[in-house]
Amino acid sequence: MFVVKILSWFALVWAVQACAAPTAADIDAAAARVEADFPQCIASFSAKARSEGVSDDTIKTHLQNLQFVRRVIELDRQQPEFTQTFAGYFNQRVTDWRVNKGHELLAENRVFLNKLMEKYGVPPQYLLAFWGMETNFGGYKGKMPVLDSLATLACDHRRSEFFTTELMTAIKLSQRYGFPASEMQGSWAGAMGHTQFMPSAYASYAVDADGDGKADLWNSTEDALASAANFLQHLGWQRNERWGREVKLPAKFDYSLLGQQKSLTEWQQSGITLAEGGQLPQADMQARLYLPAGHQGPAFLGYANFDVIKRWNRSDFYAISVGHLADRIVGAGKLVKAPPQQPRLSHIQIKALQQKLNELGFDTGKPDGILGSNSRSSLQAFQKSRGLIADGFPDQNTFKALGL
Ligand SMILES: [Ca+2]
Repeated sequence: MFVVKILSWFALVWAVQACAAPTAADIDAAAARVEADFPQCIASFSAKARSEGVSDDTIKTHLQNLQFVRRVIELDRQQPEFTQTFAGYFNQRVTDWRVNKGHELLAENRVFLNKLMEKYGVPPQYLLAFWGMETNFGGYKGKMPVLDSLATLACDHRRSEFFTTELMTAIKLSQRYGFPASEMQGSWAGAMGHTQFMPSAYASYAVDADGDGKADLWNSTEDALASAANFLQHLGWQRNERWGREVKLPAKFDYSLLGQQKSLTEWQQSGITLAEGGQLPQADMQARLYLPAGHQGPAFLGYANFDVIKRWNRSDFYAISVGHLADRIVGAGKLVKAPPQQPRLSHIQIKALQQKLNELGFDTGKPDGILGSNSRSSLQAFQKSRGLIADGFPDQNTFKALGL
């Protein structure tokens, strides 16, 4: 069940990055292939929809008018050359504008948001933070035709099965709620409305909160906020718990604890304090330590709700940004330690780093240009062996020590 929104566009981009970079000719060839297959795909989608109980009327109005969208194939194959730094990601998303707008929307919708908290357990500031992160509070919900985009991806062999299911679900949604195809707009990968739900999440978790008889995530902010709360509750949101917090590491810290789950009491014993100083709350809550920019950047403890945010979008950067934006919306200050400006690494540089680590006997698996958990722990082992700070982060000293 948790896979629904995890397969949102972040995961898709991630999957794309893992492959070799396609050339313009590769993209042309892929687009030509999908376009040539498209009429046949429509016929098979129609047959499938009919067998799953979709009415002839819906098939005629929605399925038989589907269009191939070349841009979707281009975006699907597009790969960023560089990885994103934490500062670049965070500063772009947790902005003063979003904090102020979130604060304003909190005041405007307080009664309704408090009702949602009572029912689903998710405090208002988190719902606003997700809304702000996903679409700038509804300012940009995406303008791609969702059914055409999904059909194009379903007709492409890369992830045909996943997108065929999403397409079928989207068609059934249009039938259930009477959405015209032209109103079903969203991201190129099919995420829709104020909170960018994929069709499967929409079908399972969308709620009609304003009582007009349909769950409308495009036009009803009440429906969208309630749906986000309902989704988060199903993803395991812990009532009365925070997402995590910024913390401060002691001058001498055992970095081998990174990635381990420990109680707050144990973290306190390892010398970690609140970011402003002062003791961590006394609790046996479990937490994990995150250093998104390495030891020179801010440090965070992520609690159970941090993992819940990552079931919505599996990026640590995303989870930290949602959590911190939520805190700011209810009056918290900026991070005590600002994200440091760091050079952006290209995927080619990371691949070289992986190859070098492999040669030196610190196995990272097949070099793919992505710094995953395998690569990070190998990097940590290498750093430790050279007396460097073993934070698993590829800083300049580490590159130098590797001879890169
Ligand atoms: Ca409604």
